[in-house]
Amino acid sequence: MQTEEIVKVNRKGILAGKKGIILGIANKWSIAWGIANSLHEAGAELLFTYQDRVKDRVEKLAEELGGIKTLECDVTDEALLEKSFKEIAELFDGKIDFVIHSIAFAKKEELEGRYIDTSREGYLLAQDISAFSLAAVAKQAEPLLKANGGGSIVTLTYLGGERVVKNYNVMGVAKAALECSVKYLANDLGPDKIRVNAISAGPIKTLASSAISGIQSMINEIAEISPLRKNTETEEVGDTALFLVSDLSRGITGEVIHVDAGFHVLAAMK
Ligand code: 0WE
Repeated sequence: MQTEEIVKVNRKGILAGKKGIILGIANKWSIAWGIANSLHEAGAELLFTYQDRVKDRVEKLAEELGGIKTLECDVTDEALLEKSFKEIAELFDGKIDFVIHSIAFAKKEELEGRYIDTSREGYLLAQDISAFSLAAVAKQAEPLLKANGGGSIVTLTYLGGERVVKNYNVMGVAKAALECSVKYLANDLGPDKIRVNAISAGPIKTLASSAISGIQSMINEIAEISPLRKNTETEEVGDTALFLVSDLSRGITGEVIHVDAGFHVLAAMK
């Protein structure tokens, strides 16, 4: 059997009876969509939240898999976030097993040039959407996860939050805050048996990232020099999310797992 078929067999039933929500699907290139496919194949019951501007596309993707609920959610508006979770509680009988947080944003003009030129407004926007939203979502999800006797929260991060990556700038600072939030949230929620972890994915060609200058040359370099000599695929991120949501990872919380073909172990060589 080919690796791909074996992986399909392996996923079957791992999340049977588990239900949860995925925030951050925008289109079929979204990392969150790769995660949705893995969790769906593992038998999970899913709900996708979407931003109003991508409603039609997300509803179409939900239909593609079948049996998936969708709901508008704006993580920057406390009242709307609360309203969304009230609806989620009703749709899922007050209980969920997991939350996938795959949301980030910075103004395009902040993702080039020098970090020193970041505006106060751009800094706060990146922090609000990309880092604080995890804590806000965790707070809303806590009672629903607790009602199930525990659960798992997974977020997405990037190497640029640990080290300087050209042009990543204000997003790097937001990812550093996000990764540190994972640790504090893991400590807050551990007594409720709620685990909080992050996946640090290698660069993937998404609709969001194609807007970034120089990303294609980064992707090409990683295929050449990463230990696995390849680029990260959304399916690989999806299967790691599956592990983190499943009971196979029951001893892991506050962790950042790199899914990047091993690129993070390298020192600069040029
Ligand atoms: O986290 C990211 C990017 C997330 C992102 C993308 C955009 C593009 C469109 C956040 N905000 C925006 N704002 C927009 O207007 N990545 C890990 C991908 C990424 O982005 C980079 C990278 C890599 C890798 C930016 C500069 C350098 C490298």
